[in-house]
Amino acid sequence: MRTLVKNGTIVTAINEYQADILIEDEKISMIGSKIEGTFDKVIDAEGKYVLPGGVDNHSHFEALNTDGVTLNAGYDTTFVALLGGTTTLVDFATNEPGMNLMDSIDYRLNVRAKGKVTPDIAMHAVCTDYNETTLDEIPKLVERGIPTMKMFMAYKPTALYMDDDKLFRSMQAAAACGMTMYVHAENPDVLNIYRDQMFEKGCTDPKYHYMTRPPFGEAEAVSRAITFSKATGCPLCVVHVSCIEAAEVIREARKNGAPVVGETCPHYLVLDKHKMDDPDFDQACRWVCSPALRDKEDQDFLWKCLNWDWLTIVGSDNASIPLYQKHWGEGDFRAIPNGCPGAGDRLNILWTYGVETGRMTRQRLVEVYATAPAKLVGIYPRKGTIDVGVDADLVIFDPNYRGTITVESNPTGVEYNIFEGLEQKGCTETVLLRGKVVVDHKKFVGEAGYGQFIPGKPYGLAYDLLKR
Ligand code: DUC
Ligand code: ZN
Ligand code: ZN
Repeated sequence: MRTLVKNGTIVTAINEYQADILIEDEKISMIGSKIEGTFDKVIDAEGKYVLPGGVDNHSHFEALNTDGVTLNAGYDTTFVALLGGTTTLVDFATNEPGMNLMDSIDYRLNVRAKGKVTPDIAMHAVCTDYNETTLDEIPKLVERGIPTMKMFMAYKPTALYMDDDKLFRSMQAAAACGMTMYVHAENPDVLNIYRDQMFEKGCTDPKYHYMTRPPFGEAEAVSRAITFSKATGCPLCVVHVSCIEAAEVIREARKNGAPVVGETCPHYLVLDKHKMDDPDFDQACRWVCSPALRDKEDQDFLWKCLNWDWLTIVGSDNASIPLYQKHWGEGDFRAIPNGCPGAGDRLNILWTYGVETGRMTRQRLVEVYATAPAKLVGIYPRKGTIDVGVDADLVIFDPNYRGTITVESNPTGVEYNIFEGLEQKGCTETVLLRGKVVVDHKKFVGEAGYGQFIPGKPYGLAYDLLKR
């Protein structure tokens, strides 16, 4: 199968130029000016940008909550990522009840996601059952193509919570075999004290979620994780950085050469905590995520951090939690499941509120949404760039589109879109995944089960990101 994408403007993390792209089967075989020949399919990208397919370092489909109950929309809704230009999801495999880390990865790939996932998929391990086999499993995960693992420093005393002993030992084991540790960084004791004090005073509404998760609690845990990273030599990725205080800790650590990168998410870049002030629970509960949404000043600082490479990637942290599950916390904000949908809006938000406002170049957008995440999980250059020999994962992006985000225009797999009502400039028009058109003029035309597991290499080119 020979496909030609012609007349587009190719954007990579370091370049922008007009050229045609020849795809043979699943790979890019030639990039050049006015490529001629016979083709099975020709796509005219005149007036459009051609971007590498997005790599989302942070999605949760069919996640298990703190009690092992399945939360979130399932893998059959992963097409929403493709509609938004993401061709590779890096999902999280928490321990299945009674299963070790490796079996949980296999179960997720071979049972939960099998036949359903539409983009390609890589995996992070997530340790929620630390036991006598955990440390031995770490090098085996790396051999299996899982070079990253996440631990939660919050959610004490649930199964998700990992204390410092478990985190530090795991980071020692990870450093020895090339694994990068990911952390959800919030001080659990501080949160619990505030949350219980607030609830005991009769404060039960969603807004008390943000009032009881202070930025200093996030910054303290980030600082502790970085201290462990420096001591063990284990590269660290701090996910979902939400506030000035936490980002400043990462900035200082990077300036001093610590092996740490930070991720932020679209919702922390454009939404603020007052979304949760709505007196209607059914509305306010939608924005309950952790860390909590912050203030306008935090958004401004996070954009700046992205530009200066103090923060390195933008992941969606997609957690499409249906409203009936969010309602479990009616009358007690502590019981609202945490997380927001967003896998389909990462590129739109970065383009509209980054590129279109002059806060970010197109090159930097490509870097934070595709190239750097691919490097971090060791799947670059197969994923995350446009070059000869790599997977033909392409987004044909129309910069002239103008619209307003709704759940109908930008589906999430659940009943609502947290960016509802925001203006959108530019849109993902057509998407190719390994040479196959999976989104055609904004319509999903892919096939359930087409997504493949993409194994990662240890560290990948993570050092490129760490040592800037
Ligand atoms: N952390 C995540 O990374 N995602 C959803 C909920 C959470 O606490
Ligand atoms: Zn988290
Ligand atoms: Zn997450």
